[in-house]
Amino acid sequence: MFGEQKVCFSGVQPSGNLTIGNYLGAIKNFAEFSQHYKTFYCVVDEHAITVRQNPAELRRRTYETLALYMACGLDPEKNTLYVQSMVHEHAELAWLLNCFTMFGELSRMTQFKDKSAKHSDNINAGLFTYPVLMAADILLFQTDVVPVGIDQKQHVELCRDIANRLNQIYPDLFTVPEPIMAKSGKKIMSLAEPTKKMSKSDENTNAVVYILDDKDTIIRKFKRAVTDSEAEIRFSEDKPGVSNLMTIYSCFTGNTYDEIEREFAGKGYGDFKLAVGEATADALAPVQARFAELMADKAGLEAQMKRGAEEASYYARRTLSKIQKKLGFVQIR
Ligand code: ATP
Ligand code: LTN
Repeated sequence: MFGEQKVCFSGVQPSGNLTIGNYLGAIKNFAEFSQHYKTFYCVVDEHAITVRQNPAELRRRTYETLALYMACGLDPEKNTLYVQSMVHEHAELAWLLNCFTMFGELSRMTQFKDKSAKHSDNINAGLFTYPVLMAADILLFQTDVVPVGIDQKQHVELCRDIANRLNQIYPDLFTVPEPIMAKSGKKIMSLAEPTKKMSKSDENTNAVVYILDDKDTIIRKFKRAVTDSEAEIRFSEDKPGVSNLMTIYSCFTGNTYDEIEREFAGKGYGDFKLAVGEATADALAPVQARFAELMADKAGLEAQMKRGAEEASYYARRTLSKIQKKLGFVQIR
């Protein structure tokens, strides 16, 4: 809470091309919060460098991620859209929170275990303390709600534990945030291995549908999606491939699973996959068109970055100064 207003915060890393998992699990749901909350949506470039990045690509993707926020319907007049590294309070608060976060807690984070297995040549301290920086992002704005995909739920829960711990020592320091997950898009699975999350850093690009893929590519990828040996379109735990396609179709068309089962009763996987591909491509077409316009105006994006960082800094400074005072740092006005 900031004054009377409830706060919503979320972030996306500019660490790759964004997928329909990022879209359905996170970004698509961001816009609705601006009606009732003060909303902050951040491009978290400082998180991205926990994995080695090519500087030119990181820079380009930072512009792209901001443009995608806007192309997906986030109006900069109604939402604070900005880049993490332009607001230095994120990193400063992360240090303070590091001193209230336990080694054991961080060791239990599944994302750390997965990423350190995947990047065994670069298990750096930043990868380990990644959730502390994420907690700093959230707590810096006295956030009430954090819309995320299910893979980030554990990190938001750790953030709650950190906030509660500090609140016990320094009463009323932080608002304790809640993770909010989309009902059906919270975990979109890989098209090649439907028991694994669709991830922007997957090496198999056929397993992943990117927000910016063209229609032919989208249709081709869905055509190759792994299903099963039956020929029945039914939502079921033992049919992860078909169920994932049904979830995607449902998210893009608004149809329920029952309606989808009825629509495709007696039809084969070929027809169904084509329909999923077409629905996805049709839903993404306006996002792609708007994205192209925004990317053509680099100065406009930079002006937005500047304005967003100024807005965010105003709130960030207030919280950080409150915390520094409570912790016992000398403050000279
Ligand atoms: P990486 O593959 O580099 O770990 P990522 O694809 O998980 O990245 P993030 O930037 O870490 O992307 O995530 C941005 C948001 O998208 C988060 O809220 C995350 O929970 C959500 N998200 C990511 N993948 C999926 C998915 N497959 N289904 C639903 N939500 C997802
Ligand atoms: N860790 C998140 C990205 C992220 C985030 C945040 C999400 C960084 N800071 C704060 C919500 C709130 C991820 O998606 N991997």
